[in-house]
Parts: sequence; structure tokens; C-alpha cells
Amino acid sequence: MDLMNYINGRFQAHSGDEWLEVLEPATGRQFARVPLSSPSDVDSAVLAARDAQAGWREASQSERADWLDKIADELESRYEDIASLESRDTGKPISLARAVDAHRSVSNFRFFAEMVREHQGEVFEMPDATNFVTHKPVGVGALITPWNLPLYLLSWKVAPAIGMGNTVVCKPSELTPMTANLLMEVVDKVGLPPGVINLVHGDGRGAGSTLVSHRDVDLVSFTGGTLTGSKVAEAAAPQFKKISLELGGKNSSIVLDDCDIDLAVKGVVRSGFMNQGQVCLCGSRVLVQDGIYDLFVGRFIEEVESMKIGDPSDEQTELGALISAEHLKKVEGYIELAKEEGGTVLTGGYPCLPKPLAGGNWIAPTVVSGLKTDSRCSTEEIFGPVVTVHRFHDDEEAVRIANNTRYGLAGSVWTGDTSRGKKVADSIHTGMVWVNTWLHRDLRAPFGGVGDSGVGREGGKWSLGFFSEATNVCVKHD
Ligand code: TXE
Repeated sequence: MDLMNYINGRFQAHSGDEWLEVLEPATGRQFARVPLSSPSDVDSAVLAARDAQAGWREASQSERADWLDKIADELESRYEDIASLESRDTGKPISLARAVDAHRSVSNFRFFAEMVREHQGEVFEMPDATNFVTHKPVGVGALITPWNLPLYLLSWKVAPAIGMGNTVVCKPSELTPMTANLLMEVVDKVGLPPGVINLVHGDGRGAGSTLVSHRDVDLVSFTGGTLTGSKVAEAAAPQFKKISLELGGKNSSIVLDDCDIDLAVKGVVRSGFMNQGQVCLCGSRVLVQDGIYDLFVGRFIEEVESMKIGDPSDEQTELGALISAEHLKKVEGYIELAKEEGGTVLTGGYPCLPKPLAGGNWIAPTVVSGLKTDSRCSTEEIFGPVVTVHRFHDDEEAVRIANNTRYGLAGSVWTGDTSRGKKVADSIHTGMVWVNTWLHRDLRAPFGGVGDSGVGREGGKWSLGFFSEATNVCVKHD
């Protein structure tokens, strides 16, 4: 299958003849080709978005909310397609693709339909004047997304962006373009006005950077690696574009000695290894209090070793393949580094898999102990199924360790005393912390990080704020 860009309401071939093979992570086999778009393709998409601006910003909030609902309905009718395409494209287990990716892609559109419909400006009274605050569209948005949660993250940006009256150009990861294409089929089918949502495929160098620095792009919402995020920020800054960066993480799971061990083991395994550890929120450093260290780590290893790894299309599979051969090499490099840094690999290695999966990017879930808490492996983002475990003495030490990375995205605390958990959580310098749970999301809550994890917040009213310009009209009383 050869994919096409979607510009001004039409699927269009790209202008050049460069393509990238789309590979199945589980087998290494090619199953599609994605266009490597050129700057002129990006230009056409931005122009289409710019031309569609006037009409779309005039649509009422409730009209725009109705369009979001129509997209949600149509996406819902393709629920199984989303799950199977996402599983094939990313290598993640089908059960996860269904429960997380397909589910959230639909609910993102539904959630923002409701928020946009109900959104109202604010009024601030003064003794002699009234301030009327309204939220106007920013203009043309560049939405750049990564490969770990392709449609989940794209829909998280598209829905509030167009809901608030912006028109957009999407640039999905070149490694996982399939469900972005599906979204364009949906947009086409429901008959959204041409130019409101456009899509250019391609890599970061040719399409991504051209899009970010395009003169007619007014805002950039980027999710991806920290290094790429800094290039995006550098390109957007001279033109004062509105920017939101959701980058990497090195999150701690803090296990306190009064925790419910069964709950904590299950929760910390899920947090460490969901999507093969390729989620920015994953708890890849596990800090365990002295008194329960041996008990917890023993149970943790048992649970990790019982996970079923293999064919992503098998309903029983819990762990799939890594996104690419290159990424696998990076993860393997970190495991080697862990040994050089003095760590002990408690479990890991290569899974024994059937022949058809031989060409895929496979590695077993790996747990390393004995590393210093400031070692590279325990402070840098590995973004794979590799977790380091560390011992701590008291809550202050746990907080100190949790805060000794340049990242600041998320974390979790496991305890039988929720007020103790809340106190520890409040001391962690990250955008989000869960107590006795992980990745339990209320879409109204803010999402984002500090430090190397990014700038800005999305989610609920924060998304509506980012994808709009708050404007105040102050009227002096007669
Ligand atoms: O992502 P990139 P990569 C982390 C993870 C991973 C590392 C690199 O540690 O190992 O990032 O992953 C587009 N201007 N995360 O290289 O490059 C690119 O085409 C504009 C964490 O795969 O950040 C893709 O669409 N765009 C993360 C998107 O940026 C550019 C999820 C992300 O790609 C560009 C994924 C440029 N100069 C990886 N260069 C998370 N926060 O969840 C690339 N792109």
C-alpha cells in the first residue's frame, strides 16, 4: 500500500519520488510505503489550511463540536481497524491497541466535542467597566506526533485544535503513518470542509522542520524526543509561534514500606513495561524502601518473567516488539552500559519466538539492580523495556532520588497511607504524579512536564487555552 498526503480535502500524491518503507516491528517485513514529502508539499498543505481559516473560524462552537462528534462516530465504527493497524504498525499487543489506542482516539474527539460545545468566555466586572474575555482561534497549527501512540496522540491535538477554530497540518511519525491515513479517510467520509485538516507524510528533516519554520504556521504542538523538541523550539522561536512541547521522561515508581505489595507489584510492572516501555510516562526507575526491598524485588521479577511476549496479534500477548531495529540497538546499548556501570541484570535477554517473528525487534523485559542513582542508565531516557531498581531508606531520600534527573514528567507512589503518598507526590518535581495507580487519566486534568520533559500543558481547559488566543475587550460603563 502506498500512502498519500491529504491536502485541501483530497488525497494527493507527493511531488517527489522519494519513499520510506513502513515495516512491521514484529517481523521486519515491509507492508506499506510512506511518501517523503518535500517542502513544496508542506507549502501546499499550509496554504490549504490558511485558505480554510476564514470559513472555519466563522463556524459556531456548536457547529465545530458537531463535526468532532461526527468524526468520533465514524472512528468508532472503525474501532477494530484502528486497533489492528496500530498493532501491526507499532508492534504493540492487539489487546493494548484496542483498550488504549482505539479507545482513546474515539474518546478524545468526544471529550473535546463536549468541552468546545460548553466552552464560554469569561466576564470580569470592575466598578466602572466590564471585561469580556473571548477565545479566538490562533490560526494554522502544525501538529507533530511520534510513533509510540500514533492516533491516540494525533487525536489529542487535532480535536481541540479544530474545535477552537484553528485549521491544521498534521505530520505523523514516518515510522507509524497508518492510522493518520485512516483518520484522513474518516475526515473525508464525514465531509469536513476542505483544508480544515491536512496531512503531510515524511521525515523530520524534509517535512517536519519545514512545517515548523513555515511563515504561515502560527502554532506548533509537538510530542516526541527531547533532542528533537529542542530543534523544534529553536525553529519556532524567531517567529514567536505558540508552542507546546511534550517530550521524554525518566519517571520514578516509589514503593513505600507500608504499601499493598500485590497492588504495587502489578502497578509497577504495568508502569514499567506497558507498550514495551515506550510510553513517556513509564516508570523506568523503581525505588523501593529498605524494609521490603528483597520481598518486593523478588515478587517483581516473578511477575515480569510471567509476562507473555510474542505475536502482537495474539489476544494473550502482553509484550510486543520494539518500534525499529535502530531503536532496539539503542536499548541494547543501554543494557550493555548498565553492566559497564556496575549493574546486575536480574532478568532479561532475548525471548524464544516462532520463526515468522525472527526478523522483528525483540528483547525480553529487563530489570537491572545495583546501579548508582546518578548513573547514566538510571537518569537517561531509555524508552524501552528496561527498568532499574534502587533501594532507599526514608521518604526524603526517595524524593531526592526521584528529583535527580533532568526530566520532570511523571511518577507514581505506592503506599498504604494516602496522606503520606500525597506528601511524597507533592515533593516530586514533575507535571504529574499518581498515588496507588498509574496512567489513570481524567481528560480534564493538565498533562505535561517540566525541565527536559517539555513546556506547556495540554488536556481539558489547558488544551482549549493553548489552541486559542484569549482576547479581552474592556468596556467602560456609561
Ligand atoms: O522521535 P522524534 P524518535 C523519545 C525516545 C526516543 C527518542 C527519539 O527516547 O528514543 O525520543 O525518538 C518529527 N522538526 N521519544 O527519533 O525524532 C518526526 O518525524 C520537526 C519520546 O523517533 O522526536 C516525528 O513525527 N519535526 C516520545 C516526531 O518529530 C521533526 C515519543 C517525533 O520524532 C524533526 C517518541 C524536526 N527537526 C520518542 N525531527 C514521547 N514524548 O512520548 C523529527 N521530527
